[in-house]
Amino acid sequence: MQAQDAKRRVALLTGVTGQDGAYLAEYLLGLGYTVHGIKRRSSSFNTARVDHLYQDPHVGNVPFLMHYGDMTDSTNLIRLMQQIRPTEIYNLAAQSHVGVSFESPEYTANADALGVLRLLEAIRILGMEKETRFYQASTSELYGLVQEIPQKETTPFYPRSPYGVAKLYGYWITVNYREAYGMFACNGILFNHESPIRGETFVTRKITRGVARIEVGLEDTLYLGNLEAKRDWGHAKDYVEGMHAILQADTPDDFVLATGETRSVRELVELAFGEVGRRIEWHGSAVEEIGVDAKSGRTVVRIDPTYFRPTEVDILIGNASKARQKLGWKPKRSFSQLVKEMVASDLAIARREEVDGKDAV
Ligand code: NDP
Ligand code: GDR
Repeated sequence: MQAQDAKRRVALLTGVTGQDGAYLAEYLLGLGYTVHGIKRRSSSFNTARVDHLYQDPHVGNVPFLMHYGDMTDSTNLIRLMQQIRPTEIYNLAAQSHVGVSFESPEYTANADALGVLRLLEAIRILGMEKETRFYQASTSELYGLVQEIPQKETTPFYPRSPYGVAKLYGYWITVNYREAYGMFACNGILFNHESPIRGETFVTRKITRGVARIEVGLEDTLYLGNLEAKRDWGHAKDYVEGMHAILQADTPDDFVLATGETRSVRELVELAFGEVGRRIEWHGSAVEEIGVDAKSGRTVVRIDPTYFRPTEVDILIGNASKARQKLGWKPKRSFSQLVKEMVASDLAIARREEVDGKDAV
């Protein structure tokens, strides 16, 4: 085991304002860590997911602190690392939307590929190789075009998007710095994980939010792309515990975290509408296909071809037995629990919005 200062438990999280950053910060604070998060400067507030963790630093020592920064700014990352001297770094920051990566491929490469290098180099420049453990948020998107099912640590990579290709660099540079400089640097190859605080443009949240808004009467139709894509969807709260476990292992290594089950976008639509008592019947095919609410006869789902990707990942299903054996990690929450929780949360939000809308009239 590498030497780690037993008394100091200081984590630095990039991407703290995102879904995983928020849950991981909460989890680490619960374990007694001091947590530093990097947030981007934005013209509007972007800290909603972590506002409940904030305490005014003017009142004394607080365990959760945020700093401005960006994955594209080496000087900023080096300075923050020098000030904070974290014992663990979780690199969660990324342009994380696969579809958007086709629109902004160069920025995605800068933040998601070179950003990883910048952090690893910061560790090296500051001579922190032996005191800081490094977690890289790698992804099942590395597997891309099917080579083997289910996918595991030894499955060959074949990324299918600028995002996947950028993350491929992040994966290998993490492995390379581990081998070249003896760093405790690890990849978590995480399959899709979702929650009520998932970004609204990822398909799970888009669907649960759409279902809720249709149910409450704020919208009529949910527009989607490829209904046939299959994903291994888990709950983000389970996955952040796995990230932490990866950095507590005796030796640095790479791990798949997944549920081992896969479902299509179509099945997710049916399940989510089922949560509000609606049964969906499908009519037509391809881009003409529609989803009709069986009871009312209303069309509630339509296909919008702009959501199709130039190259798609058809099926992801992970084998997390290595994590189970070596880390004792396994997901605790089921897919149906996840969808139930997300629909319930989005219904509550939609109902508040509906009431606010009426108040405003
Ligand atoms: P989110 O999109 O919810 O969060 C991404 C975070 O990165 C946000 O805090 C965002 O800031 C920040 N960020 C984006 N660009 C930059 C930048 N240039 N500099 C600094 N910060 C930046 O993603 P998730 O929480 O879902 O995912 C976390 C990580 O895990 C990502 O790297 C993602 O690629 C990876 N991953 C996610 C999986 C999933 O299913 N959720 C599965 C496998 C991997 P802001 O809030 O200002 O936008
Ligand atoms: P993904 O997640 O690309 O797997 O990346 P996303 O939810 O965006 O797409 C999943 C699948 O659904 C299909 N799809 C749609 N997707 C979106 N976003 N919007 C739609 O309207 C829609 N209709 C169908 C997609 O084509 C795709 O097949 C997520 C991100 O969190 C990455 O950062 C992470 O690395 C991977 O999961 C693992």
